[in-house]
Amino acid sequence: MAEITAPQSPVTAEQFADEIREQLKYTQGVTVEQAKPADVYVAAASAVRRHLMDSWMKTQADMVNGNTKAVGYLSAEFLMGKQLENALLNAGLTEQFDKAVEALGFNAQEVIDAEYEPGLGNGGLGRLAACFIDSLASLGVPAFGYGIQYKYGIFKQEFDENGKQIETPDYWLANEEPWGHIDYNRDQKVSFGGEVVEENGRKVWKPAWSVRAVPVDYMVPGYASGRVNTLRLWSAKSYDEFDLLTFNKSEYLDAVKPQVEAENISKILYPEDSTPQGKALRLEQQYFFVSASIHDAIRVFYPGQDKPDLTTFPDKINFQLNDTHPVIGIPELMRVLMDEYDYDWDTAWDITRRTFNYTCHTLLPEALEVWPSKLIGELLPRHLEIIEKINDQFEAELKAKGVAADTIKDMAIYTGDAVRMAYLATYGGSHVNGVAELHSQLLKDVTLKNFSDVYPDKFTNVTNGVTPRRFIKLANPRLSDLITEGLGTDKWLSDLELLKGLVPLADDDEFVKKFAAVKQANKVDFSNFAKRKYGFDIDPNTMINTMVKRLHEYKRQALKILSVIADYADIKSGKVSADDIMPRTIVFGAKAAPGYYLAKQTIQLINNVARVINNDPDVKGKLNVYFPWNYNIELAMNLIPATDLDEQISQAGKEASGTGNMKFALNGALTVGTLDGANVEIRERVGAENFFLFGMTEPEVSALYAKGYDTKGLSREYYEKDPQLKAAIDMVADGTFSDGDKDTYKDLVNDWLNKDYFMTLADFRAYMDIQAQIEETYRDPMKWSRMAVLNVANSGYFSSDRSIEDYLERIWHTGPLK
Ligand code: 26Q
Repeated sequence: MAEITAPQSPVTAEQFADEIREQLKYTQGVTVEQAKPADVYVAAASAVRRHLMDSWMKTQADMVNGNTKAVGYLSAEFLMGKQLENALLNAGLTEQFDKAVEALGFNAQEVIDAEYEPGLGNGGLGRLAACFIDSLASLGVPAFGYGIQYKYGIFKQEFDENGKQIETPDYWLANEEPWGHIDYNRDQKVSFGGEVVEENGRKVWKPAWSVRAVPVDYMVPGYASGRVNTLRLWSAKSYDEFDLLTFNKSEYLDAVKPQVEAENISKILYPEDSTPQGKALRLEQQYFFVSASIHDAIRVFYPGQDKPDLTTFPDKINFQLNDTHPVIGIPELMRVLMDEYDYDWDTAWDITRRTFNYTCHTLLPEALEVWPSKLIGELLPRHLEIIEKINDQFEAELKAKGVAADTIKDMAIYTGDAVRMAYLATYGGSHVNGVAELHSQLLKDVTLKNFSDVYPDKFTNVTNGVTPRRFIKLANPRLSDLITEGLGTDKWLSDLELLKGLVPLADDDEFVKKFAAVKQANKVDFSNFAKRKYGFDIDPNTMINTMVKRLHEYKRQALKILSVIADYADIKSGKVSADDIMPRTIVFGAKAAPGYYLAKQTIQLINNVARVINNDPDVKGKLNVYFPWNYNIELAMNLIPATDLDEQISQAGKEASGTGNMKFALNGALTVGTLDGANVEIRERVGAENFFLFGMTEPEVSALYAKGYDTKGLSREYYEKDPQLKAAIDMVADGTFSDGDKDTYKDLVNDWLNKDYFMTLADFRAYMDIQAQIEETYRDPMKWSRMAVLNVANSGYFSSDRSIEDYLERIWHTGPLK
């Protein structure tokens, strides 16, 4: 029998059933007989919360009294996923819940499913923040996640009858939400606009308007740590509500307007995940949550003190800036220290610099936020002054270090017209990190090269990771049991490198067969899930080949769909017989930013390729394409464990890290991928022979740009020279996937033939070749499964626990509560 160390609550299933009954009756006012699964969900959630309460309070007390520095993870996004299952696991109540709910006459899965998934993030960056706060709590590190409780999360994606993406609002708070606790007594005032005046030789900011930031607290229970941290999401309320009470003007309806405007601040998550637009509301959101969080941290760590000694602030808490979105926190802390607590500039700067660190998540220059000075000046006039002064000091520092004048100009934080947030973050904090080794190297060599030359010690790498609790234990219980059986312990859940112990089992045919059976059972489950949720008929006896991630040109969904079209064209032309094709089901999941035209065209193309191919009898069901709409955490948790082959095919040098790639490898999918982001490290660890590598490397990409690939239209040569590629593109152009209309995809086709910035065409041949090799390998099931076992066994490094340990050691210099 395996050694089991998972947390166990002392409460019995009968007791837990009683607690649910109590909640139903005394809080919700429904009898068990009247209750629906959604009622039981709310009751169970409230009951679990109660079980976590003592640990939560103790963790907070220890954090304030303790001798361990805390972490404040400042992030505009937290993509948490459903909470109940995770909370049950970490509270040690999973079994009790299952039995209690059955005893009450309900189906456990139906109760779990009744929870509405909050979508308070776009993709990788938001999900990373969620994995990180899980790991911080599991490691017992005192931490706050600080963000925004958007009223509307990422849009719900639907497809219309033409296969086009339709966005509908995600009003996730339509039903009772039992997790967030609104704490009106711990609100903060956040002000905007107005002007800066001199009074008695001091700068005084006279803001024009203020909003009330109200914290909504979510428990973040650690796994097997006994610790429960806090995710504090700010919600904007109007102060005018108070004014309304005494309102006696004539225009009644107008009186409510300012209230509406204030509450707009936390109304909606911006659905763009790159190419940021300089929207005033976005800056208001950023300042809103960052200012509230900084004041909150001062209140938490110096309770009841009017004149706290804030020179110790960086010893109490370090703020991690999740990308540039919270970077306005740097001038804000300067302002708070100088204007609210009377510190001089140098002291304030020293404190600020020791408080912040910055994580960059991109390589695309257009994704680095730059705010117009005019906008900052209007919204935050005092901050603009401070930024200008930071820039003056920075330029003087560079000059003193002997940096050339034109380089100093290139490095300007404040250009006169604009403020470069990435530069402000790099200068204003202690450390800068990228999110995978290749990414961190490229930051030093390209994106932030000048900064790395002057401040080489600031730069470091922390490779991303994912939480094994959600993405193995909860998502893939069968594999979890097999791992525990194979290792003889379940300790791997808090020490994922233990998976290494599975390496010898890759040579054990019995184990490999069990592993293959787990994958097969997961595929059957997924097929049922897809039928229930989407009405799809997925054959679980085909290879499940998945590409899920935001839709972006650089991620190259176009390369995948062109390869599918090429295979289809081969069948249609008789070059290949459908009988010889290895049966494959290709599953896409992707949301496009609503204003991203080519991304939306790509979605339409994929949907129509699916429609045509899936219904063509010539294909004999050998090639199937499905595009479940509204990709989210729930779909990920169902699809990843069922996947045989995962696509990570971005153009080399563009994907900062990727984290889906890690989830797939840990769930025993093989990867077809480029040498990009964390793929590089995954391949190093699982072994080159267990990874399907193809395509140009980053230096090769750079060299091809230097030849003028995108500017001289070189992609057309690849089209002309490769008949299979030509056939595929021609098929898109000739209306095969648009009922004969030749215009539908003309912009996409035009881009491929004349620009193709992300070199889809240049990598096409290599991609087709590797797919042929993949088919050959898949035809040998034992070989494939052995490779998959080795992927699982060697991916323990990609636990977010390890990422957090790296942050602790390299950046935060702190550790668990004592
Ligand atoms: C900024 C300003 C205005 C509007 C939107 C934005 C914005 C929002 C979200 C910009 C970027 C994002 C999200 C970026 C993101 O998800 N990046 C991904 O981060 C992952 C975690 O590090 C990496 O694994 C991915 O490689 C990276 O693309």
